[in-house]
Amino acid sequence: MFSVQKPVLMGGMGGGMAGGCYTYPDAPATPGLTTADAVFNRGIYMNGSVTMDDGRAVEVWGFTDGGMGGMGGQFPSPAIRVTEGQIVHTVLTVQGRMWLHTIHHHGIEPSQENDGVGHYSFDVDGTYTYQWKASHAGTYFYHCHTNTVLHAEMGMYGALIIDPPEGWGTLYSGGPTYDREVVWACDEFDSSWHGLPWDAGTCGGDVGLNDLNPDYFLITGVDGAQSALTDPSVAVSMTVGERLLVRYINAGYLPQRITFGGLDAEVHMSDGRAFPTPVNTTVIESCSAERYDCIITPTASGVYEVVVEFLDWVTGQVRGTARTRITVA
Ligand SMILES: [Cu+2]
Repeated sequence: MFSVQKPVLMGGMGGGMAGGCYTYPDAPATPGLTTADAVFNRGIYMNGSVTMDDGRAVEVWGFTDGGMGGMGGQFPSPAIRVTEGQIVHTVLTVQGRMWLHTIHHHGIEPSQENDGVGHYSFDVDGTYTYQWKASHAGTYFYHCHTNTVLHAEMGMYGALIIDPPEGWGTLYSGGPTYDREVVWACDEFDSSWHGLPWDAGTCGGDVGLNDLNPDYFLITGVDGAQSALTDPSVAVSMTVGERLLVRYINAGYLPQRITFGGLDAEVHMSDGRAFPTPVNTTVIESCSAERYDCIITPTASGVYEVVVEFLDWVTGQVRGTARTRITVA
């Protein structure tokens, strides 16, 4: 179906690899394009950075809001939030022909043309409108699926939240309500990868993308060594009796184990589907790209330390830790 192959005109960001190896089919027109209930425009930035707690600035890439590229940008990328039942257009614009990207709405089940998996369909070097339906309320995420191992590692992802028709405050129709909400997208960085060109490894050479040695551990884009303990975009302040919804996303490659400082988590959903009955637990273990939605209802004031441990695939040993807090007044 997608048989037209053409070479990338210029490969290798920053004078890395001379291009030509990475071939890709042309992006077609979106089949069956119809009127959308919600439209999100996304551009690309490939010159962002996150300043870690040790003072080091680590390069990140991501999606911008509004469709234009930018000098730096938000990390993680701006959330896409829609209502169950909506037809959604995510319009990706990749400026110039310096590099390729896609958007994969992870956990959504669109047609192949709208799946955004570059390896199976096509990459975008101009503009493409991903058309998809928000079929099930829950927590998802979107990410680039071009040279995926590298581009996802570089930070090309953002939260994707589908609210039920009841709107904010209800997890899914007939499901639990909440008073506060936080997104914890937990990710590890191997900073030695964060300087590679966009097409690293696609010419057949071994650039080391099979060997992840993370040296930074983040919660929703904030260094989990220290900053995430107090950063208001990650740390939670609430009062006794309030119901906190944690939208937990394993945005890294390693398995993770998250605990909530001894607080009980009522786990209601995973990967956009509700459990028949909620599961009460103090610990959740997850694999790459898994999401869990849980409600935490503290019954006593205090400061509860949330700990995310990143586990070795083979040995299960802890490779690193990120921390944040729930402060209950
Ligand atoms: Cu990309």
